[in-house]
Amino acid sequence: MAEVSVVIGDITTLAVDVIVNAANEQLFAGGGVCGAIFDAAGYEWLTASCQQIGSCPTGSAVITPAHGLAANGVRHIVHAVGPIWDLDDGEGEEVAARLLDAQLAGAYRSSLELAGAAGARSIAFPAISTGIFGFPAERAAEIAVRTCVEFDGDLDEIVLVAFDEPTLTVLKEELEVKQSKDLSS
Ligand code: AR6
Repeated sequence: MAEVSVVIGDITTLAVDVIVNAANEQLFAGGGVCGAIFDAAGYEWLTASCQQIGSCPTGSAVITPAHGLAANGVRHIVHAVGPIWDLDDGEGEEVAARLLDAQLAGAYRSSLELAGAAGARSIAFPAISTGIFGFPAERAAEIAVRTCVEFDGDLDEIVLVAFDEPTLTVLKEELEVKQSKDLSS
């Protein structure tokens, strides 16, 4: 099982084998962490790799070379598409929310599997879907932590990267809760 940790900072500065991008289905360069990753990797190179793949469904991920991020020791970028939190109030909302939960877990799991299959030992994730896509931070943190802690593939290190203090706090809390639950079971 990989060791899961939580840090605060800019994911594009980390020296890990795989950096995860919070992508969109079209794999276009966007804002948020996606914009930062395209800038750091080289907009034209990464756009060319993404357009060669074409698209990626929500809840899944694809893998490209790291291009300019190779200067930090990064080998691959995984582009994970999390769900957009666009629920209407009312009947059926909880059922719809659980579908979005499953898609977010799928985005994390696909990323971990792709990284493992590419021979990576370490991977860093941003808080997928919690920015422009509007997924509630605490709910997303629980899913991120659970999916990473329960992953039993061949990786040594999984880093969950917060870009602000509130996200750091919820990720740390969820990791503590999950680890203490696992110890007592
Ligand atoms: N390092 C680490 N985390 C970051 C960084 C950074 N440099 N910059 C932002 N974050 P978002 P989403 C955090 O909006 O919600 C794009 O246009 C940010 O504070 O980047 O999945 C894509 O192309 C937040 O906690 O991703 C898609 O169209 C987290 O990263 C769409 O936005 C995710 O926020 C994806 O939206």
